[in-house]
Amino acid sequence: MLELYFHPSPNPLKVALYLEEVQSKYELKIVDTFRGDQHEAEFLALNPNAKVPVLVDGDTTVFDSAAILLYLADRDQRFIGTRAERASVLSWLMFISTGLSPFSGQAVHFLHHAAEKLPYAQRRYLKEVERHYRILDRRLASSPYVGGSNYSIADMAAWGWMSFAHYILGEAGLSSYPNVNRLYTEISSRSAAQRVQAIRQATAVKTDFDEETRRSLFPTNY
Ligand SMILES: N[C@@H](CCC(=O)N[C@@H](CS)C(=O)NCC(=O)O)C(=O)O
Repeated sequence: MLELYFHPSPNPLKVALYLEEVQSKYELKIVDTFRGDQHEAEFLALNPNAKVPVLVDGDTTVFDSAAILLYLADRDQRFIGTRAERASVLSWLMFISTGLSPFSGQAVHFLHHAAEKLPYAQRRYLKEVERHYRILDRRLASSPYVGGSNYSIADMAAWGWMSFAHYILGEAGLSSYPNVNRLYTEISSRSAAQRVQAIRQATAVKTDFDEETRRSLFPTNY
């Protein structure tokens, strides 16, 4: 059976959504990153980068959410778009994976967790997140889905971070991006996404952001 190394945070949610969409059987392996599980030798053997998600499929191990989504979509020939849409799905998947996702991660870091309050860094990453959502919003004004006319792994990748948008953008959340919000609402109403949200709520992990957590998540600061 597939094993998904998981924490209820944005990047693992993308893969959980795919697996729920295809109604795959999989075992959730909880990695409590706030306690430092990602630095255990057993986990590092799966992902030397010490981050979730990781997928183990028999004797195949894949790490990084975009790699896992591509691996699964290629394996199943699902959610990768039509042949004509393939280039567009790949382009937008990379836009999410190398743009929206890491900028969102850094925005969370500087807005909520940095030991020093650094207005320049806060503004830089927040503005980059907003810029990515503006680009996505323009795309979605003329396209039903991120990659084109079909729901694809590019939408699933976007949904992972959209689910945490309020944590970066504040109470307004995605409301300034009506087309992004439309897609977020549509995906969230799918039964697969609802099952993922239920898993997210039910996963018992550490939430205190104390010294142990700072050392686990930001080890290079020490
Ligand atoms: N590029 C990676 C990033 C993975 C990532 O940053 N995962 C976070 C959870 S969303 C994590 O494992 N954080 C724990 C840590 O950085 O120690 C991906 O898309 O999978």
